[in-house]
Amino acid sequence: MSKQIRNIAIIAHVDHGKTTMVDQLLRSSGTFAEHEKVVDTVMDNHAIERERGITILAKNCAVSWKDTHINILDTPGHADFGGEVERALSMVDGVVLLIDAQEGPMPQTRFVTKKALALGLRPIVVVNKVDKPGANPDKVINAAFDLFDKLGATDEQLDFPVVYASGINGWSSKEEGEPGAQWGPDMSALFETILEHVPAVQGDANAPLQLQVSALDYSTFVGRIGVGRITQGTLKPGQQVAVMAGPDGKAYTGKINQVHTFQGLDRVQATEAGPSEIVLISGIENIGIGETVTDPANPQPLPMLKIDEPTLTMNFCVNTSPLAGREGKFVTSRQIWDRLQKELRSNVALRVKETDEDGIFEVSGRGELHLTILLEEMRREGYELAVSKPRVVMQEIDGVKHEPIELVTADIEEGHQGGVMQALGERKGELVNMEPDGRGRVRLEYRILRVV
Ligand SMILES: Nc1nc2c(ncn2[C@@H]2O[C@H](COP(=O)(O)OP(=O)(O)OP(=O)(O)O)[C@@H](O)[C@H]2O)c(=O)[nH]1
Ligand SMILES: [Mg+2]
Repeated sequence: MSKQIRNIAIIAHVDHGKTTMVDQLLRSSGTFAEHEKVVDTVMDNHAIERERGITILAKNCAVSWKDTHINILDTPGHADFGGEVERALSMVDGVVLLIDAQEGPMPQTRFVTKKALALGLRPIVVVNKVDKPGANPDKVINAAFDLFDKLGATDEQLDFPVVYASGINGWSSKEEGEPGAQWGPDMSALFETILEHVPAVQGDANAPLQLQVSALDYSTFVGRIGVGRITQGTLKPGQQVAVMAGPDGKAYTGKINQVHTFQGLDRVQATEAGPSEIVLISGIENIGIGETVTDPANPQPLPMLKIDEPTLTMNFCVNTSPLAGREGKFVTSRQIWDRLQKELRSNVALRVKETDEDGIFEVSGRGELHLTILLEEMRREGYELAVSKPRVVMQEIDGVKHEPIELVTADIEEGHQGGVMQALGERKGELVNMEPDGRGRVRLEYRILRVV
C-alpha cells in the first residue's frame, strides 16, 4: 500500500504568522514530548533569523496526522526572499495561504498568491490571528476573493476552502465564532482541510525515476545533500542515477548514497521512497538546485526552476582602504569570488558577475534586505569587503527599457495622511487606492518606482 502523503507550503505576507503556525502544527501532531521545552518559531533556526525575528530561508519539516505524513514548508514573507517562495512551491501540491484577520491581503500576499495560482495550486485560505481585537474575517475573505479574481484564478481556485485560526493560541475552526472567544478546540480543522483539499499521492511508482532538487543542504559526514520531491518512480539507497540540468542539460551519472525523509524537525533514514515523497539524498557531490535526478536508462528531466529576475545590484569589492585587513581573515578577490560562487548554488534569486575591474563583482538580488543579509553572513564568516551603493536593475523587454515598480502600502492614522501623501508624491508615487477604515486609520496604496 502506498503511504498517505500531503505536501504543503505555508505562504503569506510578512508577519502574518507562518512560522508560529508551523510551531502549532508540530506541537499538536505530537512532534514534541510532553516535557520538551520548545522555543517559539522553532523553524527560524539561523542566527540572523532569530535575531531579526524573520524567516529568511524556506525550510522543511513534517508531521503525522491521522496516519498521513504531511510535509510542511515554511517560507519567508519579505519580498526580498521571494526566490525562496518560488523554490518552495516547486516541492508541494498545495498551499496554505495565511492572511492576517485585521490587515487583510497585503502586497506580498498578492505576490505569493500569484505564484501559487500560476502553478495551478488551489490555496486553502486561513484567516489567521482572528483573536486580534480589530479582526474582520468577512472583509478579509471578500478581499481574498477579489484578489484571486484579479489574478486570474480559475473557478476551482476561486472556490477556496476557508479556515479561521489563531495560530499563536493553537486553535482553528471551519466556522466563524464570537469575537474574543475561542472558536475551535485545536488545530484539527486546519489538518482536516489539508487532508481533504490537498491532492494526495500522484505519480506512478513504476515509472522512470524523476526527482527535482529544490533545496541544498550540507553535512560534514556525507557532503552535499539535495532535497526534493519525487514526482514519479522509486528511489533506494545505492541506486545508480542520471542527473540533468533541464532537458537541454548534459547528463552525468552518479550513485545515491543515503535517502532520508523529514519527520518532525528530524530526518530519518529510508530504505525506499516513492512518488510525492520529499527526500534528502546524498552521494552526488555536485548536485545543484533545479536539476533532475532520473533514470539513466530512460532519463526524464524536468525544466529548470523559474525564478524572477533581480531588481537591485551592488558592487562587492576588495577592501582597498587604509584600514584594510583589520576586520576579516578572508580579504582577497579570489576568496570573495569563491564565496559568492558557493552562495549561488543555493541562493536562487542571486546573480553574480565579474566586472572589467579587478576585485570588483556585481552582485544582484531581489532587494536591499536580500543583499544585506548575504553581506552580514559573509562578515560573520570572516570575510572583509567593501560595497557600493545599491543601484536599480533595468531590464530590456522587446527593446524597451523597463524599471522595476513596487506597490507600497501605508497603513497610518488619518492625521498623517497629508504628510505621507506629500512625501510619496515628491517621489512620483502614483496613488492607486485609498481606504479609510472608519476608525481613524487610512490605508494608502501607491505604485512607485524602485527607490534606493
Ligand atoms: N495576535 C496574534 N498574533 C500572532 C498570531 N500568530 C503569530 N502572531 C505574532 O505575529 C508575529 C509574527 O509571527 P511569525 O510567525 O514570525 O510570522 P511569519 O509570517 O513567520 O513572519 P516572516 O517569516 O518574517 O514573514 C509574532 O510577533 C507573533 O507572535 C496569532 O494567531 N494572533
Ligand atoms: Mg516566518
